[in-house]
Amino acid sequence: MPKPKIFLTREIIPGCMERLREESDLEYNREDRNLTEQEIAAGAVGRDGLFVLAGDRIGASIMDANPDLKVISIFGVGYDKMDLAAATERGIPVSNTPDVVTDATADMAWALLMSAGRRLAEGDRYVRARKWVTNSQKLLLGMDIFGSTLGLLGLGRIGKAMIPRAKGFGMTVLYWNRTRLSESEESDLGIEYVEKERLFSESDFVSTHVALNAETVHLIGEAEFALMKPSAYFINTTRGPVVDENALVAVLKEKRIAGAGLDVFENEPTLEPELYDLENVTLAPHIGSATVGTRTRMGMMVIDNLLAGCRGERLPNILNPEVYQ
Ligand code: 8YV
Repeated sequence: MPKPKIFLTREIIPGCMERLREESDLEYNREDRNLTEQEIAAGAVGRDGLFVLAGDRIGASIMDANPDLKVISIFGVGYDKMDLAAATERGIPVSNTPDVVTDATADMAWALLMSAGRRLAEGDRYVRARKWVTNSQKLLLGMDIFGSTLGLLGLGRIGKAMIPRAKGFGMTVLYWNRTRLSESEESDLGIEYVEKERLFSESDFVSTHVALNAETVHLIGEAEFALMKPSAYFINTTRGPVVDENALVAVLKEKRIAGAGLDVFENEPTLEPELYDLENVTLAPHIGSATVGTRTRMGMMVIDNLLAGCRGERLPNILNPEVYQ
C-alpha cells in the first residue's frame, strides 16, 4: 500500500519527524515561520492529511482548495483557529491533542504563579543588570504563596490539574466554571464554587483556564481587574483573547494589581507594546506544552490520528464525530 501523503505546516520535534518520514509520504514547510492560510492551502494540494499547529488558521478556503483531504489533525488541544463547522460540513474529520498537554500546561501556570508571586523574573533581570550591590531588606517583596487563595476561572482538564498543585501549597481553592460540579465532587476535590465576582475579589492568584470561543472573548477585562485585590496576581496560560490586554496593561501600569504571569497574548507573537517594559509581569513565549515529553506525546497523537484518518478509520481524538453519522 502506498504511504499516506501528509503535509506538515511546520517542523516538529525530531522523534516525531522520524516517524512521519517512515510512515508517510511527507511534505513540510522547512521555513522557520508559520504559514499563511493561502500557503497551507497550496501545501495541502494532493495530500491526504494535514498536520497543523494550534496557531494555524484553518478556514474553509483550505478545504475548498483540497476537496480530497481525508483528515486534519491539530498539534494542540485548543482549536479556536480551526473552522470546525466548515470541516464538518465538508465531511472532514478533525482531531486535537487532549490530555497529553494537561500537566505541562498546569506546570507552566504554576511556574508563572511562582515567578509572579515571588518576583523571580524581576529578580533575574535585577541581578543580570548588576543592580544587586547590597542586601536591602525591602528588595523585591512578594506574596506568600503557601496558604494563599487560588481562584481558578474554568475547570476543564488543565484547571482541574491545578488543584493538586495548589493543595501541595496549602492553598484555599475557589473556582468558577460554566457548569458547576456536584457537591460531592467539590468536597472530594476540596474546592469551593463561587461567582466570578467573588473569585476575582477574594483570590490572591487568579488563573484562567477557559477555552477560547465566542463566549469567552474578553471574558476578563476592566471590570474583573477592578475587583482584584491590589496584592493579587493574574495568570493566563489558555488563550490571549480571553483577556482584554489593554485593560490588563492599564491595571499593571497603575499597580492596581500586584502583577501577572502570561504565556499567551491577544495578538501573539506581538504584544501590547507597553507590556515589554513593565516590571511586574513575567512574560513567556507560549511554551505551556513545550517539554520534550509532552511535545513528543502530542506529535505521536497527531500522527496516530492522521494515519487512522488516511486509512478511513475513525480518529481516536475526533473533534467532530458528526462526520461519521
Ligand atoms: C500549542 C497550545 O499547540 O495545546 C494548545 O492548545 O496552545 C499549545 O500546546 C503548541 O505551542 C504548538 O503550537
